[in-house]
Amino acid sequence: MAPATAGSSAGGAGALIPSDGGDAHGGAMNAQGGAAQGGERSGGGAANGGAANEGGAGGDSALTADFDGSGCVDLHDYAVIVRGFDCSLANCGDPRADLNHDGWIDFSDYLIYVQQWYQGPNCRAVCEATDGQGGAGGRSADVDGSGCVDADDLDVLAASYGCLTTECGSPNADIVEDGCVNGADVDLWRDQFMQGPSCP
Ligand SMILES: [Ca+2]
Ligand SMILES: [Ca+2]
Ligand SMILES: [Ca+2]
Repeated sequence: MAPATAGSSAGGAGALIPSDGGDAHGGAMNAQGGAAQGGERSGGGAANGGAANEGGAGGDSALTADFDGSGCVDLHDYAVIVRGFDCSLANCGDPRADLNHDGWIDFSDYLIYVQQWYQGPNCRAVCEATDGQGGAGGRSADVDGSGCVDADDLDVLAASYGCLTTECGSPNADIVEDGCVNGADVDLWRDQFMQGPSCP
């Protein structure tokens, strides 16, 4: 299942892209869209849009976005992309995240990741909001208190993703405070990404 809608309480991680992912990348997107807005990044490669569609839409069973080999393409894997986003491998980033092998970690790789989202034998069921409120969204996504909402906070969400906070989830990760760590929390993390006094 693709994370089609940002508000899905059924576990879709929504539009996962960091909001500062670059002017060429902004806006909500979904797996079906495929309309990667062209790469405006200077010096970028040609691999936009089309390459991403080739990468995951086919029937290849290999979960190339399961970077950590956990058996599920989930937020742990997304955190790998986030850490090197919009970087060339020559400068930064984890080579595993360059899913289309063009030397950059960017939107094209993200699209491939999205197409594989939550596939794998070890993906666990995702909880739904327990109070039906959807939360006020007033809490900071700086769940580790570092002073910046960054990939480290996404790690906290990843560790609890899909869980009721009464079962396996961290209360800190439940940013929306609806008792469940799911796509709604990820959406808030995204909205606050790279905000905070300690952000570079
Ligand atoms: Ca994984
Ligand atoms: Ca790439
Ligand atoms: Ca933080």
